[in-house]
Parts: sequence; structure tokens; C-alpha cells
Amino acid sequence: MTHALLVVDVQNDFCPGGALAVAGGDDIVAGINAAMAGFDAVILTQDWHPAGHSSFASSHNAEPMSMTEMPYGPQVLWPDHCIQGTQGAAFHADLQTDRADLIIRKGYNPAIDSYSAFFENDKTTPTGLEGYLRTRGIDTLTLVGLATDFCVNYSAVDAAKLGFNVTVDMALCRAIDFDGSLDVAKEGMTGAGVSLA
Ligand code: VGL
Ligand code: ZN
Repeated sequence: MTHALLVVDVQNDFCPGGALAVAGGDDIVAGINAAMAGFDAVILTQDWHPAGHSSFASSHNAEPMSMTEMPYGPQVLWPDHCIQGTQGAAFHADLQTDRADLIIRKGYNPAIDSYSAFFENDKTTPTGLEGYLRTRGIDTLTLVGLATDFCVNYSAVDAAKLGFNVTVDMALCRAIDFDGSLDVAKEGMTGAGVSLA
């Protein structure tokens, strides 16, 4: 077994004071740092949108947290967040990024959002992470980070569908919990064969 820790989107915009703040988002940083030593590999994901991204409400003259229909399906319209090169897109200052073997960015395609670290929201465009894991012989993943019900959820479900052994360490995640999204996410992850620890 080769076991990687996948640290999802521990970035300033998802922490208190950020543009898409997740309650308690910064509470998990110390625990994530402490967990890193127990893994064969540490991989960080970074939400990384160009200005004017199609997932931003401001690009549609819409209210943040409203829904729209994209060519690939329904899409939540978010406040502007994690814009490439900004402080909001930077990792939380206390996150131990030096320990990471790989930093994988996602959401850089202007026309497609990407919650999952494996596939964009069209569910077909790969990020390349699967190939990286397979060529390193990594077969088991533990996911932590932000947000439980969006990027952690989509990444965990895709990883399980791809055949990886997947655990989400819920104590080291925090949720947006918008419109019941956390309960839906938990059910979806469990149904896909993800262990919630
Ligand atoms: C995320 C919404 C938009 C996340 C990223 O990291 O969960 N959520 N972009
Ligand atoms: Zn995003």
C-alpha cells in the first residue's frame, strides 16, 4: 500500500476573512500539518481561477450562491474567489507547504469549474492527478481540507470511482453546508464507497 494525504484547497479565500469563507476553515491547519508525517506522499490542491471565471456570480450579473445552467449542467455561482496570483488564492500562511510533493491547480479553465482534483465539472476533462498517482504507485488516499461538501466531496467520489481506496478524515475538513449540501455530500461519498473517519 502506498498512501497519500490529499490536502484540498486550504487557501485564504476559504478561511475566515476570505471571499468564500468556510466557518472554522483555519481550525484544521495545525491538525493537517501534524498528519503529514504519517504518509508516503503529500499532495496539495489549489483552486486557481482566472479573473472573470464562469463560476463567478459577477460574470453573470447574478447573486452569489444562485444557480445557473452551464453546458455541462447546473452550477452554483460563487463570489469571486481564488483568483490566480492573489493573496486569496495563496495557501493559509500556517500550512506546511514545504512537505508537499505535488501542488495541483484546478479551475483554471475559464469556461468550466473544477471542484474535483481529478476531473473538471464537465466530468470528462482530466486534471492529470490520476496519472500522477498511478505512476507513483499510490493506491490509497486520505483527504482533508476545504470544503467538505464541494471540493473534498467531488475529489473523494471521483477517486473512489477510479478505484483508489479513499478515506475522508472529517475532523480535518470543514463544510460550506449550503442548502443541505453537507448531508447530500456525506450520502454521496458513503454511496461511492468512501470511508468517513
Ligand atoms: C470550492 C466552491 C468553489 C471548494 C472551490 O474548494 O470546495 N468550493 N470553488
Ligand atoms: Zn472555486
